[in-house]
Amino acid sequence: MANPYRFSFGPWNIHSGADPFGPAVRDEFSFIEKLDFYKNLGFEGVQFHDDDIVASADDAWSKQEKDAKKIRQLLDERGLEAEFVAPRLWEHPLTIDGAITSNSPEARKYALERSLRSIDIANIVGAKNIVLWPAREGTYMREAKDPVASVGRLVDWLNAMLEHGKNIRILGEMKPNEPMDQAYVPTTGHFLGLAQLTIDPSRVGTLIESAHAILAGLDPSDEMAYALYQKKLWSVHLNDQNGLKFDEDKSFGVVDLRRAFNQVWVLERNGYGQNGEFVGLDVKALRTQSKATSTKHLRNSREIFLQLVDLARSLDVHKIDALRANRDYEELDMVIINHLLGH
Ligand code: 3MF
Ligand code: MG
Repeated sequence: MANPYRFSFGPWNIHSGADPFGPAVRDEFSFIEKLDFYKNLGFEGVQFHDDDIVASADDAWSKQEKDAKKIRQLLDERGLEAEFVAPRLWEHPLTIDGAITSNSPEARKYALERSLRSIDIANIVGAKNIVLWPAREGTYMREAKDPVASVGRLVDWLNAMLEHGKNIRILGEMKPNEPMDQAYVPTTGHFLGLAQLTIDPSRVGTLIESAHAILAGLDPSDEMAYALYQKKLWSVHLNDQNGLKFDEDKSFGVVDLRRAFNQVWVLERNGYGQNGEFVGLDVKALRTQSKATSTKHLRNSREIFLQLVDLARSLDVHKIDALRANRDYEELDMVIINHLLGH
């Protein structure tokens, strides 16, 4: 069977290694250098924040339009495709306590105008998808915001976006915490509930990140299955995570190979990618890598994904069906582990 998968990542996945506890440990590659890595590493989709495309989200539209056209040209010259644009609503001084759910009307207005603008930017670079990672749409302490009003504000934001961009789709990338203590819409299921309340549910779906599901105490492959059944899995951020700590963005499959296999298996079995969806990797290079070796996490994640595709395809499904029917799950354990170990 031909491999139908196309891969994507964002320019932030090649980085200088700074973390909350220490500065950069290697020089940044320039944006052009990053773009030039894509094809060589086997990727063709580019994921963007709005200000990865425009020099400043606060610039006048005439300047932003020029910036976006330039990026479109750089993509076209390299045969790359813009997969999505995500308004980066969590870094601005106005959005310290949230953007869409801020208590400040001025902050909410800023967030909406910036988000609508990200649709105009997406139209120029040719992206059909807008991703909402609601980073600060939650609280540091329960009493800080009105939780019911906050849910309504998220629905109002979705409606305004759907109204402004008649051809775009909105993908919620849900995460239960970090940077906030608690997010208002912590999981895929919460977001898909809200999708049904909007003026066009058919254009509201999800991007599921493995680590975010794990941080919510959920199995990423079951989260993906839930969205796949509803035909709402429009992108993924595959990566790995060692337990309930900060979002580690480790290479896909390096912590728990069986958990990674199950994600690949559910994607493969359910035709993920056959409607143009990308296999997105949201992975970070370890801080200990040198500049020259700081793209290996992308190579590794893609390679591990493809090896797991081979394993998903060569799994004896009749054997699995028989073991399920006989409820012999101890034997099933051994079959899966043997398969992963190459026996
Ligand atoms: C945060 C993330 C982000 C989002 C990105 C696009 C740095 O946990 O995963 O990646 O994926 O901002 O929405
Ligand atoms: Mg992500």
